[in-house]
Amino acid sequence: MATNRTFTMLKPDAVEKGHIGAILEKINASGFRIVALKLTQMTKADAETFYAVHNERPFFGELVEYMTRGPVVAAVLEKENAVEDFRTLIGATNPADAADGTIRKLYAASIGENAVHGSDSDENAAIEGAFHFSGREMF
Ligand code: IDP
Ligand code: MG
Repeated sequence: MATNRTFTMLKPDAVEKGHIGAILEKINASGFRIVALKLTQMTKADAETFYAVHNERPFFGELVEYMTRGPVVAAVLEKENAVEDFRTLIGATNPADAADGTIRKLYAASIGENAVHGSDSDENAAIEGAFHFSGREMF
């Protein structure tokens, strides 16, 4: 994956609340091109692998439970400076600290159920994109 790409998931809470369309619209309006997209549900093993970096944290069990309780929208997004610009667009992990207009400020309920994932580096964007999509599913 090129370094001008990032990976996102619209998390189960955002899907349950019917926010897929609004969030994808905001992503498009912010200059990101969707190059891969699907509705998918992670298994417990998937979530444990995806979030392995957090497996010592006290919220790990809760995070795996949350991320596997229903479908997510997985997507790969392309834009100049994609990783950093997308983190700006989603806002702080805790919606209480997220800037006005950010996706988490608009749609997240709590630091745990925070509506959306965004990769934190080009390296992780490539790993996370490849976790969810084959080369033939990325455009
Ligand atoms: P990020 O998603 O903004 O990169 P991370 O610190 O990487 O935040 O945490 C990954 C995910 O774990 C968060 O998006 C959130 O869903 C969950 N999480 C983070 N901190 C907490 C917490 O203190 N309590 C419960 N869940 C948390
Ligand atoms: Mg993170």
